[in-house]
Amino acid sequence: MNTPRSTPHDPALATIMRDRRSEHVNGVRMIASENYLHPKDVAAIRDAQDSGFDQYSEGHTPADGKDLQSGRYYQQTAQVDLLELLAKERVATVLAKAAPGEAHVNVHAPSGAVANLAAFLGIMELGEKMVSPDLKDGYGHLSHGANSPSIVGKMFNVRGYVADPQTLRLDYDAIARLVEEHKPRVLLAGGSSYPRDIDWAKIVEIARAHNAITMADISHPAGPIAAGIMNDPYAAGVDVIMTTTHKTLRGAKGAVLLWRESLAQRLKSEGRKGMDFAEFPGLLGGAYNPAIAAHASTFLRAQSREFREEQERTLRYAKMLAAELKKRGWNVVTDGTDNHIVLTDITKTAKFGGKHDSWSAAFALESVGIYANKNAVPHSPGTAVRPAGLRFGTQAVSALGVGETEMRELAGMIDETLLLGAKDAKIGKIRGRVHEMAYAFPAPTYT
Ligand code: DSN
Repeated sequence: MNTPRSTPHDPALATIMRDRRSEHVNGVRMIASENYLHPKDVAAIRDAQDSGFDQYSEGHTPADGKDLQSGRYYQQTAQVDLLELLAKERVATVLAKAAPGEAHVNVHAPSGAVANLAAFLGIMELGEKMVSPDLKDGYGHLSHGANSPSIVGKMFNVRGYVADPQTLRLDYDAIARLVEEHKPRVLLAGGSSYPRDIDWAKIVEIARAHNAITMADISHPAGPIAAGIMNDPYAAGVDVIMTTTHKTLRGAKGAVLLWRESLAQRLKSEGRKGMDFAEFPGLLGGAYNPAIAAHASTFLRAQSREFREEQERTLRYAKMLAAELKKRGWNVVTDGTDNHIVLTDITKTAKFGGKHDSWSAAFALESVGIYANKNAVPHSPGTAVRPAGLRFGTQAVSALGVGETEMRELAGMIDETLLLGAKDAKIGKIRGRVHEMAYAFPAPTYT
């Protein structure tokens, strides 16, 4: 492995880069929140960096979209405005397809948790009520605040809903009952490991009965939603959409927020300052403009046929993986998947006979170069740090262009690895085959 070209002046850094690269190219990413950054988005980041966009530009794009720099505290920000306007327009085109002109967009947040917090602060006063997925299910996210150590649970009065104990799917009747009882200002759905599609129209209906504002965290299924192959929260009438940009979308790490004009009007009439103000000056200083350039690139790519095909492949592979694991006796949560996530319950997969928990399983897979992650499963034993489940995602293998045969082979190797002991000679063979596959479908190099 060569020393990466960018750090020969710093051997300590170069060594870490080299070893990481080797680990990266020898294995296969199957963590549902990871992907291989698209080369076009890397080019956008680099171009922005080389063009001097790594500067402060606190503030927002001009309210009229024209009077450049009028919303900024720094000079030399006219091009920043143009860059950000381009990114916002493309985000709106993708996430609010039918009526992009009616949507407001913020592209500043460095992560989903920060974007969620900006949205909550823009919509709610401290102490106001929200209903969101309970963290103990593992379906939602820390930043949704319900039963979570996140600051969000301390700032707002949050109640969490849990999945149906039999089907492990969202229980819309239970959500409706909780909304009826708690009377929240915000009803949030979406999150990190729910393997099924969400009935956004139902969420909107439940919220509207109590004049609550709806919010969709589509950080995981944003790619298939953008491609039009999963339920579309904007079309269903959801008020606020938040997505990270680096999971199924394959963009730079960050997050974007989109909300309807009708919500902007409502917040204004209630005397609230709204989400842009909550983000800056409320929460963040300078956004990282090269990431905004990448977002512009990501949301242009998201309009292409190639993007749609990649998302279709991702969903097809997730179904294949779920079916293959089920066939081999695995406990697949909700019995399948509608998106890129395959959530499995290791503690309820009898064939492992207590030999594995989620930790030992994740490490065993890492030893052969297959990366998955530990995850909570609703109504299953385990704690947040020692959960019952192992979560897989197929978006990264889809990005690599892995074929259907290899996808099935990967499922078989996942199963076999967990059945074999770490010292079994066959483990070396599996590791070799995973390396071979990784070389046949290489991770992008960006050079
Ligand atoms: N870690 C990300 C995920 O797994 O979805 C979000 O925080």
